[in-house]
Amino acid sequence: MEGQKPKIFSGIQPSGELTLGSYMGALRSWKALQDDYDCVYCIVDMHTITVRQKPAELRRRAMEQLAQYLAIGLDPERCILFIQSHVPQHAELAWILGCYTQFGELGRMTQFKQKSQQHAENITAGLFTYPVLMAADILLYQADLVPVGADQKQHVELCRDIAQRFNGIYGDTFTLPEPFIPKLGARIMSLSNPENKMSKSEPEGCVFLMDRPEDIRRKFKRAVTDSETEVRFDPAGKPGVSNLLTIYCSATGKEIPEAEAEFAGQGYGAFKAAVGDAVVELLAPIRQEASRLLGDKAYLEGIYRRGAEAAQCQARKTLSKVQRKVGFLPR
Ligand code: AQP
Repeated sequence: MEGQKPKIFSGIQPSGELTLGSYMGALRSWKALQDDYDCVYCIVDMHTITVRQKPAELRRRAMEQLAQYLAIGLDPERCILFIQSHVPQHAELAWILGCYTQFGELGRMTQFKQKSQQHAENITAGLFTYPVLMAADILLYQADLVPVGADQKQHVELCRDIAQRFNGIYGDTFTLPEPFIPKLGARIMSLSNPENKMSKSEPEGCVFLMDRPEDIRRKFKRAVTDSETEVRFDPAGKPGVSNLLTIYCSATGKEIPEAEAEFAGQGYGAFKAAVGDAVVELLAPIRQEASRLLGDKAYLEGIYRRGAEAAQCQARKTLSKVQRKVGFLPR
């Protein structure tokens, strides 16, 4: 509709502490986009139970994650912040969409293949149908853009395929979403194993938003590099150094060639210390503000309650349209 801002939806699982990877790959874009888009941001706790969780920890992490969303600058006056399990339409739409998704499509998802190896003793149906729930999350809000890291591109593409299939059968129902992937920081790698993505479920090599400055500096000091001494961007030949350059530029706003020139001839010691300092400078205010907000539980509860109401208003509209289209009798 004319005059209406385009829509954004994205979510992160409270399956662990938020990481520098999720900040650079997704959260930073969330913040940047909130002025120009109608943004709906979620704590996707229903996705989290696709692998076994401790209930008390899951509750604590969901609350901490909300405090961190606010601390990075998400503004509840400008965007909707809510918890997925508070809006039942996600599960209802996921059931319907599951009936328009092929078994083979889900079997091809890289994340399912990886996670079913990691959790071989507990490969649940929920883990398999995770992308269907993610499609429901996005399509409920008729999102135009989904800001995510590169690892989630495949899931957004599947969401598009499901939406297209549904629209093909029933006529225009869903907006077709596009992934929004940042140019720099789309895939931050582990500091201890730069061949792997930095991931909250692999804490070694991972920097968390709430890490203390001394821990951040220590992690960067120990970061894996290579046997040369040259600070040069070459992801295939020098994955560790290239990852550090990406983190440095993403934290400082500098360009890669500028950073290469800055550290020319200095060796890895000074370089790693500078990356650590840049990340400390980036994260320290977030950590401070999140800790302050966690002291006011009632304020946080108010935000997620209001967020759920606002989200539900939008979600209800899409769900009833879909229910009508597939042939359910109105209540
Ligand atoms: N290393 C990363 N680099 C860039 N972007 C990343 N994201 C995650 N890790 C990186 C992006 O941040 C969001 C996190 O969403 P999530 O926690 O729901 O999904 P995830 O990708 O499964 O995150 P993790 O840390 O890897 O969690 P576990 O270990 O539980 O699987 C997404 O937009 C993601 O692309």
